Amino acid sequence: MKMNRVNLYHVRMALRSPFETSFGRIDSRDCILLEVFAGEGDNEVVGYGECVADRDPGYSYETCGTAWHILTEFILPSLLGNEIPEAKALSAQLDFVRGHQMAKAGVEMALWDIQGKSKGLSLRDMLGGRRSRVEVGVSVGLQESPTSLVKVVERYLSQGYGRIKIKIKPGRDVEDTLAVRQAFPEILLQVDANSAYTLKTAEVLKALDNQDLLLIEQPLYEDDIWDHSKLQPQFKTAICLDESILSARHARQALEMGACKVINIKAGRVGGLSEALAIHDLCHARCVPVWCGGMLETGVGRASNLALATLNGFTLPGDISATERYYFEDITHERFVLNPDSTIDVPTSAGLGVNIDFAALERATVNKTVLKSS
Ligand code: OSB
Ligand code: MG
Repeated sequence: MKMNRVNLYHVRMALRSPFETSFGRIDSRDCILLEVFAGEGDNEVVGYGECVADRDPGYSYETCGTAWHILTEFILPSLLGNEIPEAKALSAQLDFVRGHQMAKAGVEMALWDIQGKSKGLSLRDMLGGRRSRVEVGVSVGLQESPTSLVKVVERYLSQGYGRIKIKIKPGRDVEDTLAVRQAFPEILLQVDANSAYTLKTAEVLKALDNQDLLLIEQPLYEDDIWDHSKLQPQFKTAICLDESILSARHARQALEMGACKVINIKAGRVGGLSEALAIHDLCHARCVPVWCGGMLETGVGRASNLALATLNGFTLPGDISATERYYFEDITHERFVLNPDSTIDVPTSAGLGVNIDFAALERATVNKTVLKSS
């Protein structure tokens, strides 16, 4: 099957409420949707992939702008007109591009979708997952005050979310977390600093070490695996790495150093689902719990996250919330809803198992380009 044509859509979707982290506040979410056409005549198959790079380089150096550049100038020209590789073989074939995991992962997702649609297999089945629904939680951004944070958390709990993650940053950490913990002594609670601390400033987080948190996510800078290995022994609470882990090698090195006890897996951050699988397998073999992180995905990326989180090693609830937690309107016809037991159903039809709402996609598109083989 040859890759005939790719449409790239730079998408911008209004969030229902602003999302604030230690690296900034957003009212809308940008990403790139890839629409990949492969195969001959009547047998042409269309696959979709979401590149989760955001508008700004706050979470990662990758942005929609860098991903657009890398996709249009390097990655897609190397694939267009050629036989499409198996999704699992893509990352080796893209080794000539250093870094840019999110750009690579967007293409890989579209290849998984095409492969699944051609073989009549769901992504879950291709990845080897067993569950038909996965346990989820909600990631709550920084709020005006500890009081308003407690109100927002209360609303999500009443909607049925069984695990809460709150964002923290220096000056907005201990007080916020204690307010939530005191209001809800029994809930599954974790915090995410998005790389806002240093070894020195992270001292204040010791006040949270007896609050029965599931984990403390990414306290230090993304390239500070070594410093995390000095921090983790100072805490009873598990440190979980997100930004620091860009590959299965990083995951192995972090575990060997004792830098963390849990890993947040995001396929986008690590270059795709194949690398995500490798990290899952490595952690599973060492009895290290993993969970599926989120990047405020559209229905396309959400379907991919749900399929990934069906694997046995995902023993902690994922940052995969219902569509209505994020958006008024999504670009898929499918809207994901929260079951009363804090789970979300995994799509079962072939490939990602979602269908694009083209009218909604058009409304959300701020830029589009068509790439063909030369
Ligand atoms: O650090 O996990 C993070 C969103 C964007 C970028 C980074 C992160 C997040 C979230 C939201 O925490 C997770 C989600 O609900 O998609
Ligand atoms: Mg995180």
